[in-house]
Amino acid sequence: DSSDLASVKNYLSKNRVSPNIQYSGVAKGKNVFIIHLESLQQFMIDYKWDGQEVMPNLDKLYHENDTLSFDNFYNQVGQGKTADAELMLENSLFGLPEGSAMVTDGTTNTFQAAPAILSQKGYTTASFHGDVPSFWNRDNTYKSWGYDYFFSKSYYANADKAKYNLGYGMKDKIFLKDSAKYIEQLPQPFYAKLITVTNHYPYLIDSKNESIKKFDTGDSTVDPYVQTARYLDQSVGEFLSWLKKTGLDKNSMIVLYGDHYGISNNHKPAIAKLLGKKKVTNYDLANFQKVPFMIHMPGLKGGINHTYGGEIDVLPTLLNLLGVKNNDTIQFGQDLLATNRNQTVAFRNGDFVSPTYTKYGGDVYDSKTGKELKHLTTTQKAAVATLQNHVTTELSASDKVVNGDLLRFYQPKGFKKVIKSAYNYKKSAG
Ligand code: GP9
Ligand code: MN
Repeated sequence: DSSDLASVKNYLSKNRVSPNIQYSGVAKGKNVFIIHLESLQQFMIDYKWDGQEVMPNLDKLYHENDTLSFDNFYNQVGQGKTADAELMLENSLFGLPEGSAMVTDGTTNTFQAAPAILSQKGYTTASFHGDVPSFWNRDNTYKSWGYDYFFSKSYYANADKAKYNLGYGMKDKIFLKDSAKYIEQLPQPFYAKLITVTNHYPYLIDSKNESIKKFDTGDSTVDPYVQTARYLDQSVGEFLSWLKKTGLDKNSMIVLYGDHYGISNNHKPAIAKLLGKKKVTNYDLANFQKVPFMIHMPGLKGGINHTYGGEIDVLPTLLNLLGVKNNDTIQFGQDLLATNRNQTVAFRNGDFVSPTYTKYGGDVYDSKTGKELKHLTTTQKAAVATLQNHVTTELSASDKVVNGDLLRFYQPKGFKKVIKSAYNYKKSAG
């Protein structure tokens, strides 16, 4: 109700930071590709195995001068997994403590999402995914988010032939290749999100697509992860080559992100082996929640950015790069490039990481040294309490927005309400 909206706006007015003006509008009018790297974790960047780089294409992109790469970027998903990642990236709203907000609230809630914001700035917006449109209630939710197009399974003639082993969609190489013909027809500038899936639990791949041997941790669900990560990297490599061939790379900004962890915390012995440690602590597991986040654009002032941030921060970051005013929206993230940003990264369960303290799995650590703080001094207790209070307040304010559908009471200046009935994603006959 309106008092909830007032408390949310109060929280935001106290926590809003101005975006980095050095980057304002540097990508204005460019096409935007959002490449969703299924279950890819940051530890796999620059990872060597069997005498070779597991992901030569993503490693190369990560280190290029015109790529902004983030090495303290965390996934912040809850039970909604991919759906929570999509919600955060395109709305800067957290998923819910239980379940998936896209499923429970995607159809009926009012959103002011990236596709609607950019469509109203002259962009054509499209999402691509080889799975059925109903998975995670995407078809209904995308109408609430204002996607012009949603190319799902029925748009891909090769879908069944390229069936991914769990049935969630298509093998990424074929999916990305077959998406090209639709991308080429999109009026520019466009915003195109491409959702991969092959690197998804239980990471099975057919023998002809195997190009690196399994990890040897002895954990049967962890060991094939390297093979599907390599395959994902090859798929992205082929897609980037296609972009170069068409010249689309010249006038596009390419954003890549890992949506959430692939290897869960239930595989500690295997994680220890992969990290070259005797055993993993909750500090290691907190760091294991890092996922890749990269923004690549010819001429972009890139480099490795160490700011602590997460998926909630992506939308304000991209809108600033695209030169879209974003100072009166209800978004919980902060521009990752802003120099005075709050670097406390909230996990969905209330744990957090920050440049000073990490609180994960019931333990508190010094973030710089990784030392567990078993007995906090009064000063440390106060500092940790301040961070915890910020996280709890941020998460509950976001939950108020989603559970209370508060955006129906609020209209950012110049934003036009989305008319959901205007969208139809069915593949018309012929
Ligand atoms: C489903 C695919 C996988 O369409 O995106 O979703 P996840 O299981 O990662 O949430
Ligand atoms: Mn996922």
